[in-house]
Parts: sequence; C-alpha cells; structure tokens
Amino acid sequence: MDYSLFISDLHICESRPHITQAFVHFLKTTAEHAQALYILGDLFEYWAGDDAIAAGKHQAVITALKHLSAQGVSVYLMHGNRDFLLDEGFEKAAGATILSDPSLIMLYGKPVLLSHGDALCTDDVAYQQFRNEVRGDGWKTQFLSQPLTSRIAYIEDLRTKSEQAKSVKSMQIMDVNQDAVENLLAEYHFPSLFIHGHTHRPNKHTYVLQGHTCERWVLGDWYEQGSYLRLDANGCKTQLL
Ligand code: LP5
Ligand code: MN
Repeated sequence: MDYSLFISDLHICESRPHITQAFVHFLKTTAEHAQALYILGDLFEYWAGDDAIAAGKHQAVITALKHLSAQGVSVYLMHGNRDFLLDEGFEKAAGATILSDPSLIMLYGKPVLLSHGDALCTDDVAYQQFRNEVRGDGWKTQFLSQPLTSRIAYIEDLRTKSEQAKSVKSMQIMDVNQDAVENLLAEYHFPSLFIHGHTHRPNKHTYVLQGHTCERWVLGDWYEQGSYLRLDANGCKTQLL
C-alpha cells in the first residue's frame, strides 16, 4: 500500500554519531519503500549556513538523502527553529524540496496540515520575540556574511543561552498554545490531520471544532529512541525504529 513518512527533531550533530547512523539506516531501509519522506524541522542540532556542505559537514546524511531521492522517493524538508538557515544549496545537494511552514497538502484523499510547531508556542514570549528577530531577511543576510567558524561559535553560545532560558520556563509555557492551534486549524479550514514536531511530546490529540474532527499528531525526537509517523489511506500510525 502507498504510504508517506513523517519525522522531525533528530538534532543530528557530530557529537551524537548514533543518531546519524540510525537516520542513515532508516533512509536505506524503511524510507526506501515510501512514496515520500517529510522532515518537519530540526533535522540538525543546528545549521549555520549551506557553505557547511563544502566544508564537509554532514556528508553521510546528505549522501543518504540524495540516494533516497534518486530512488524516486520524494524528500520534503521544513525549517525548524534550529535549522531555518537550510537553503537552496542543501536542497540541491540532498535532492530535497523545502516546504514553507505551515503547508497544507493532500494525501490519500485527506487534507494534511504540516508545521514544525514552534510558532504555536505563543506563551513563550521571549522565544517568539527572538524568533521574529532572526527570521527576518535583514538579519539572515547579515549573519550569513560572517565566516562559517564565527557563525558556529555564535550558535554554540546561543545554545547555552537557550538552555539557560529553558531551565526556568515551565513545561506549559514551552508547549503549544491551545488557541494558537485552534486558530491555525480554522485558518486552514479544519484539515483532517495536522502533523508537527518541536515539543518532543509525541501524542495524538483529537479536536472537534465547528463540527469538524481534526487529529493533531505530535512527532517525537530522536535523542533516546527514534520514531516516525506512517500515513496511508487508513490513517496515521506512530512507529518506533
Ligand atoms: O531548540 P530548543 O528546543 O532547545 O529551544 C527552543 C528555543 N531556542 C531556540 C534557540 C536555538 O536552540 C539555538 C540554535 C539555533 C541555531 C539557528 C541558526 C542561526 C541562529 C543564530 C541566532 C543569532 O530556538 C527556546 C524555546 C524552546 O525551543 C521551546 O519552545 O523556549 O527559546 C529560547 O530559549 C530563547 C530565549 O527565550 C530567548 C533568546 C535568548 C538568547 C538571546 C541572545 C541574543 C540573540 C540576538 C539575536 C538577534
Ligand atoms: Mn524545534
């Protein structure tokens, strides 16, 4: 049966080689039989710019994605808060297509809304301010004009600041805001399925909004145990690696 796969929040980095290994294995096995693979953000622990490719970063991941797309599996990628600098250079090298956040697609006869999920964490006011600032074109151009090594050092420092900030935020603040979810579902005319990541709280939530049933599927991260969502004509299922 035809099916598509959804993953997010792998946070691939050189210091956690087991995640890279698990992902490459997943691409060579499970993903090869799918119609499409959707990576809904934070594939990487961070992405400092597409010139990281020429600098030899993440070769195994890029080669395995390119191989998968060459096999005829469509590979789609959405930006996460950590890898929103992924751009055309990565698309070309990996044979992937970047989707905007959010994106509404039709799969197996159903409207499916996709997002990374961070934009829905509206109670996290400090993060949303930070997000607005760094997602602007002006900031991006200025940041990318700096040398790669300086950018990496800057991001490492930012990661420390972010971890400090998170340590005093409540779990509730760092979850999606209910009104933000309902407003987004309304804006997209109540799709049957909504799939996102970011919060690392894998779950299925069912809503009945203005007479429409919408399922919100939250993807898990890959720190301890990788997982993916499989969607076919019968619906969604979470699977462990
Ligand atoms: O990623 P995660 O889940 O650990 O935390 C996020 C939010 N943090 C972030 C920051 C990233 O993790 C850092 C790496 C990003 C690399 C991007 C590439 C280039 C960017 C360079 C930027 C200058 O996204 C965290 C949320 C959490 O999700 C849950 O939703 O709470 O948000 C924060 O912790 C942000 C702080 O609250 C506010 C920012 C503090 C640092 C300010 C430094 C000044 C930067 C000025 C930039 C113009
Ligand atoms: Mn994220």
